[in-house]
Amino acid sequence: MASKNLVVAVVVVVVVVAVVGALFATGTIGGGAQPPRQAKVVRIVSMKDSYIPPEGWKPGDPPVISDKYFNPSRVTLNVGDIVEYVNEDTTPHTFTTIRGKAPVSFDSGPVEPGKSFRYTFRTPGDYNIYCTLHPHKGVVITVQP
Ligand SMILES: [Cu+2]
Repeated sequence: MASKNLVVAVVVVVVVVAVVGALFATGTIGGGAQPPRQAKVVRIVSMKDSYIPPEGWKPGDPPVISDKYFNPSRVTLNVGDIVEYVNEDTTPHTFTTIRGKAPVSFDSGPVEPGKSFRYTFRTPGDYNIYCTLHPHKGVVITVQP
């Protein structure tokens, strides 16, 4: 019967359209709305002997932004990216936001030699970070929206 074949054909078309539409909507095929961006993981290392302050630096002076201490000491990220802070020095260090100089505060606490600390940045802005135990060590992380 012709009408039964027509019903089957309509059902097949509807199912195909729904499946293809769903694949487009989820970005499985086609350009998609926005391919999901892979979060970047950036390593920042406390360098060996970075516990030694630079000559002439005294407590109360601002932290020094130099790859001799945190390496790299200037980093640009996007929201959702992760920093893996690694202590490659021979003494504990911290990875801590400076009060009033970061959009969100965090503090790794003491990270032992060979250990690491991870932080995911969810708020854009400039994060000024130092070591509470050796405040001559500074790093600036810029997080873009
Ligand atoms: Cu330190």
